[in-house]
Amino acid sequence: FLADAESIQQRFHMNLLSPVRPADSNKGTFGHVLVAAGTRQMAGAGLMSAAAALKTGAGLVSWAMPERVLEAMLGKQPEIMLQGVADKDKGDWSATSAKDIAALLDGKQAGVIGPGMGRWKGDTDWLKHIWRQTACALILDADALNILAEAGIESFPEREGPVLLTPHPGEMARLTGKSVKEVQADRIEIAREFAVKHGVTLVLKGARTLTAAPNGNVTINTTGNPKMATGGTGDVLAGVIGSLTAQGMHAEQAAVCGVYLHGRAGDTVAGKRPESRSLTAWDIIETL
Ligand code: NPW
Ligand code: AMP
Ligand code: MG
Repeated sequence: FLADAESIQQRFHMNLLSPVRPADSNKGTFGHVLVAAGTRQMAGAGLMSAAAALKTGAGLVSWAMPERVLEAMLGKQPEIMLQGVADKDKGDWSATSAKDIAALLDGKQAGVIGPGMGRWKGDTDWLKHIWRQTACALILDADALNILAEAGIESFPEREGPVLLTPHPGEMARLTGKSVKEVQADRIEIAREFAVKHGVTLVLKGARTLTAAPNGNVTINTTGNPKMATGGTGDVLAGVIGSLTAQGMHAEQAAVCGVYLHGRAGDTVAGKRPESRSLTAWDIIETL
């Protein structure tokens, strides 16, 4: 069905879709997101995912990164808790232990894994360990999707907690073994088939982003604009969806609402600056 802006907006205002904030609530009421993302060269991807999760209302946000990266990130967004993961001073994930991330995910409601993470030898076993040993919702984006694609999602066992995947058409092509052109020519059916077959919630990004649920529902988003086609906007979306999931929303609703909010923020920025040719990922974070 078409998630038209007006009906979603009404439902937001009626508090039917957005997580309610009761008067006697505290930060513990709104969940704790762990973002595992970023390397020395792509630290910004992790920072943007974590900052977006914070601005979307999660009670607490922690960001796990290779230890070597941490010093440079101090004070960038002080509300985010920083977790350095032992990395043998490499500044990437190649010497990190999946056990450390699984331990950090214990007690969290959602984990966002992959933005700006890069690839390394042994990354498949690393991701499989986290997949198997954690129960929280996992939002897999960017390089986590590339790991999944290379290993084949069939080789990952059924998981207790929900799995949300947020590919752009290039990543979806890798996940399905099709070309980008083939994916774009049949977006709805390809997204639906993948979500049903693998029991995941799948967000296929791009103009008119789709959310496909494991039961075969497909929702077409109507917000967003091409000024958002700049580096980092996808990293922001992963943080937004992780945040809504941690606040207790069902995977499909978190994805539909997250995509809507992210596009709506992009439309708000574009509306305020009609003369600008583009907008930045950080503009979206500030506007969420
Ligand atoms: P093309 O070029 O149009 O033919 P990759 P990435 C295709 C991190 N980042 N419609 C595209 O096709 C990310 O988190 C870090 C059609 C091309 O083939 C990742 O970890 C930043 N095609 C890493 O960088 C800011 C589309 O996909 C391929 C499409 C690499 O991620 C930037 C490119 O995808 C970035 O977010 C569309 N709408 N969208 C930071 N500041 O730290 C994409 N494609 O090779 O997966 O590279 O998405 O840049
Ligand atoms: P990524 O490629 O992972 O950085 O994600 C890009 C983000 O920008 C996704 O949320 C896309 O849906 C959004 N985006 C990119 N191009 C467009 C477009 N032409 N219209 C609307 N949204 C777009
Ligand atoms: Mg991306």
